Amino acid sequence: MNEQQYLNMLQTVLQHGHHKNDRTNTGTISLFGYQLRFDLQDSFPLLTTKKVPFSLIKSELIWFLRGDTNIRFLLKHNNHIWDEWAFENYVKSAAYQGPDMTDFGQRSLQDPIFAQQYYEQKKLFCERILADDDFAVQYGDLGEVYGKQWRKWPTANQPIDQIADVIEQIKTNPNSRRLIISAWNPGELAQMALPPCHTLFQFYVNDGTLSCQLYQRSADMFLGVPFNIASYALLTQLIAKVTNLKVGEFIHTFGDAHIYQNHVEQVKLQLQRPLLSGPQLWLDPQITSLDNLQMEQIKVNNYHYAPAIKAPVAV
Ligand code: DHF
Ligand code: TMP
Repeated sequence: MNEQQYLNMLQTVLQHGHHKNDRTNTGTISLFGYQLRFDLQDSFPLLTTKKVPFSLIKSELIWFLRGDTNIRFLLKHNNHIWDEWAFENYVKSAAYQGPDMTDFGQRSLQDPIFAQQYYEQKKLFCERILADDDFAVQYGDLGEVYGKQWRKWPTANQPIDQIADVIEQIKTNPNSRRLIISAWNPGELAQMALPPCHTLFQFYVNDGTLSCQLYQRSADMFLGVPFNIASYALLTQLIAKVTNLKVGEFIHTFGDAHIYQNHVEQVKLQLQRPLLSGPQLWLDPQITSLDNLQMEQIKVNNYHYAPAIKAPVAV
């Protein structure tokens, strides 16, 4: 599956990256411009040198494909990877009455008493998103993020369903050089909890095989990227399935590829670990459309992995 390429990239960023401060004030080691290629005919690219929770990747991708932008769906699937960004909107609003949560990301790393308060408040927030419909509508939404742009890109007339349009084009005009989906909508960046990191992707059909290339403008090499690789590999497999094509390559092109300063020890640990054999993806043969996909229709088999490695996410 070529996990070694990913590990080599981590090593390259460590060795040749530049120290660079960033929006979250965590500090990074950063390199600009890099590319990985994964042959999808090979095993499925879910890393084996640490446990990567595939169920979270699945529910996030299904969430994007539903056109959903509200974390309530994720929480129902026990997926907490987007909590911080909804919570941030809530604690900045007048509705929030609890202890001061200013700069909760940094403060929770430095002050254990504050960290406890923060976890409690975030837990209450998630419980209320699940229990209270009006609250969920108001504070569970991340704004005009991926799901919205993929499936309902706004125009003066009808919104554009980029996923449906690209699938139709792959079926009817596979030689097209315009098989592009963009999440980067400059007119709506201000209404997004986080501007899209996986920004734009293009499909390519040759000889009955479907390849996909992603441009990722900003890449958290340790936490986000293992998810991004598996997510786009899965999306490519799904689109190949509904267009009756074989899968080719997933090509992952990076802008600012960075290792956060507080992930360096974790990265070094991961780099010492041996590769294991990669898993296989199973898709329900009944899948004929990307609408209404269910969790049970997607599985990985024979996933062998080293233990998870914990790291704080920079908010
Ligand atoms: N911000 C930053 N700074 N980095 C990110 O990777 C990132 N990713 C986002 C939103 N904002 C971000 C969405 N994707 C995790 C993985 C992906 C993700 C967000 C978070 C994460 O924390 N992964 C943990 C396990 C999480 C869990 O089990 O709940 C990991 O160890 O992989
Ligand atoms: P930025 O908007 O300042 O670039 O911060 C976004 C951070 O989130 C950055 O570290 C990249 C990371 N990220 C990923 O690596 N993959 C993802 O899928 C997402 C949503 C974010």
